[in-house]
Amino acid sequence: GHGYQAWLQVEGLNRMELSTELKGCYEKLLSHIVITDLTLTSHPAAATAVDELKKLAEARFGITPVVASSAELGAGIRLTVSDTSDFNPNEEALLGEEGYRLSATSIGQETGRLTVTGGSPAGLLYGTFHVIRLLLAGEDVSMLQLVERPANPLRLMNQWDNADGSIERGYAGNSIFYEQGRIHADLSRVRDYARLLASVGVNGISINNVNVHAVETTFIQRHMMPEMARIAAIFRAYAIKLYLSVNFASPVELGELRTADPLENDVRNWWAARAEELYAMLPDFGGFLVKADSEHRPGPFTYGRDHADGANMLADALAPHGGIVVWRCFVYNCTQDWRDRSTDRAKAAYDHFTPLDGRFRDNVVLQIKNGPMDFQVREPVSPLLGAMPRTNQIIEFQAAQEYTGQQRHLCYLVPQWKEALSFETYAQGEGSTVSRAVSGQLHNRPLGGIASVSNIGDDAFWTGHPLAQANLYGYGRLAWNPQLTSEEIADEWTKLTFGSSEQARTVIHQMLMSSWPIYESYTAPLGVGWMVTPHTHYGPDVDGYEYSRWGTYHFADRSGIGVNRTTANGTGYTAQYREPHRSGYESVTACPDELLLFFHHVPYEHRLHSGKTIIQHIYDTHFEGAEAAAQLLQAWTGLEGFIDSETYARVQSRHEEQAAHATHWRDVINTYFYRKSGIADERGRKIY
Ligand code: BDP
Repeated sequence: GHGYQAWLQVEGLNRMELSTELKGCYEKLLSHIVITDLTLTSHPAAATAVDELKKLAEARFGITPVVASSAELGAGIRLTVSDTSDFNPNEEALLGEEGYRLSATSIGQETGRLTVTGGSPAGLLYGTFHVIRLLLAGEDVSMLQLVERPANPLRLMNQWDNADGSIERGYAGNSIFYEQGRIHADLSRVRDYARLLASVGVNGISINNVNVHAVETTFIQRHMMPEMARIAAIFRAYAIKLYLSVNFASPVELGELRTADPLENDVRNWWAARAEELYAMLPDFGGFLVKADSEHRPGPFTYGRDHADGANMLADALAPHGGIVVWRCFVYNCTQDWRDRSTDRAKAAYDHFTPLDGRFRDNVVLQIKNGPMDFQVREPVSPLLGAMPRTNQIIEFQAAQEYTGQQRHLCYLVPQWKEALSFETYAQGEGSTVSRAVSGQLHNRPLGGIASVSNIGDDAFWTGHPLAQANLYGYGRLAWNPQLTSEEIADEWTKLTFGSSEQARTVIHQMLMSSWPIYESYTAPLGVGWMVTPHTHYGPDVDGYEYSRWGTYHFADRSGIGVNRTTANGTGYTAQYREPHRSGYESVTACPDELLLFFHHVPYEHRLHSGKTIIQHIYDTHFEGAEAAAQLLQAWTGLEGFIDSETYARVQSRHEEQAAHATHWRDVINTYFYRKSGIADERGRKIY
């Protein structure tokens, strides 16, 4: 169906209309696929490149290209890899492993050609998908001359899929990988997912939840290797490496050792043996993803060891085979005493990890959530990013929208991710953005990049809300090139997904761009976060987590609201930032409005830079937000007939839910704060 094709719409109503001229030009190009060196196709990613072009030609244009090896002049698409043909050391250096060059000559004429030169077969595949995206979007390729290479070496997708087929924080159906404790017999859907991921440059995937339960703990055992090899082969064809989340206490939980102490020789040997077995079957296995000492998961703390000891032990096991350890920094006390105001969850990751700078192996990379708390609609950027010059880091995003509407509400997250990536850490003075810190550029690190928690399941539209596909697309594009703007990405995606109707494109583009601010406006105000239903995290419950042990509080009382994180008389979290952020956040007058309640506890009558009081801001944004959510629905309703009916209906029902749910949010929040503060709405609107 339409939704299943996602942004590679080759058939049906939504695909981009092409002018006769453009169509003729594309058809000429696709008539011949010339591979300069046929031995190239023994490499799976290069074979896929040829295959994808053939599929495009057949499905979109109804033609069967001639695939040839000769380099004779003539129209067509020419595929080559820089070190197998016209060897040129400069070109190789320029393209790197994953880069590519696209170069057009005399397009439109009999001899018109488009040459894709990859730095490797993987680069060739990325270049080919670039061409495919251009042709599907109806772009003019006649003057094409460009070189692309990814900014980030690691561009990872994290599945939070469980072997029983459920997905932790999954809002798009069940797992496409597992069912009832087993790996699916039919993995064709996994192949289609791999294709979508590769088409936007993702190069690694961990296929099981970071919370590793009993069944998934066995995934690294010998008997599972053939199953893992089956999955790895699918991803290999799309230049994507397979990773597994592992349980730190595996040797104990599998009943093989009495300890998982990372400094014990038996333990070290045990992991080394597992790595041997893995690599015997999976020579290009990526490595392990680890959630340790976090939310009841086992870790090195059990044995009085620190996280460098734990990560390095696994890193040493993987190093001889070229594997890496992705070690998560989501480490905090989830059973804190809410009566004790001196602990601040926001401080935990920085406090745990910065003292370990310089101690991690070169094949360890720390994975750090974008904010210090947990994927809220608004958080400051984690001060840990860029703060460990001698350690590899990657930033973690959550496409899944756990706290941003769960793919029932529209929330295009690319603008939020862009803010995090362009944040100045000042680690090396100006220009020390998070983007440069995680790419490895800033501190000259051998590894770095971006990871995202996936947002797909076995849903017909992949992502529940069809427009949430923009987050998956946008994640990949941004991980490849963080310089792209949110608008550019939205533009590319809408063209590819809803190309046929200009009307649909314009409206959907606007819907995407306005969606994050809208969601923010009717949910938790001014950076304070949470206020959600415990466990499900969907829908409002202002005090749901206020007296619990998770460390997520708003401290609203009759006179004010917010968390005092200053060094003056608060938790001291602001000290984790470099200047000028430190003083900026510390000062109640300098602090940006949108983060005020993350950093300060202020009276309801406190005036924001906007000129409004806190309480009036809460009322106004919640009325406006619910109104804007209703307008999203209206805007969508106007598109009936412009796009296919299944997509139309699914989006329509999501927006009906969002509009109704936004008024619920509005009324719960406004009423709560009216009753707490006793201050009436200046504009006299109805508050319950
Ligand atoms: C939180 C989720 C929880 C995850 C955890 C994590 O609520 O389900 O296990 O993050 O990132 O957002 O480990």
